[in-house]
Amino acid sequence: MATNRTFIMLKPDAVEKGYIGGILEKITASGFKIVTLKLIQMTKADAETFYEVHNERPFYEELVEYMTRGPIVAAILEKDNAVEDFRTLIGATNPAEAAEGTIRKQYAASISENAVHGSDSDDNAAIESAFHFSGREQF
Ligand code: IDP
Ligand code: MG
Repeated sequence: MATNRTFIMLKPDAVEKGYIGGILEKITASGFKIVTLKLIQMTKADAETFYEVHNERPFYEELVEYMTRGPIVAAILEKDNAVEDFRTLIGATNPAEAAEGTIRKQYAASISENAVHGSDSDDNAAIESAFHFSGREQF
């Protein structure tokens, strides 16, 4: 069953460059409601677990290094069709291929440092939300 929530992160590059406000503005202007939100720095073990699905990929170590080098913004968003609509709003993984008007087109530096994460399925949205937020932090 489709749910109306997705899990997102503003990645360390976006936080370092001062893009938190600009990206959140774009998200809320696109009709997403912020259900919960926090800054947190992932440990190496956190990032390894979060991205476990990619552990055979050549970029895995680089990805873990990047995602742990500074704080991220973690959030849960609500909107009808949240998962798919947020993936559309962020654009392709590689900003060079991201559509005009997408967050990655505007804010991402490269395929590895691409500013933002969005869950790719309702199941993963639930898993990733529970990974980052306790029940008392979800509203
Ligand atoms: P997604 O974030 O668009 O869902 P995934 O394929 O799930 O993309 O990859 C997870 C993250 O791993 C990407 O957002 C990016 O930070 C990094 N990544 C993906 N592909 C590459 C690559 O080819 N080189 C370096 N980093 C990559
Ligand atoms: Mg993905």
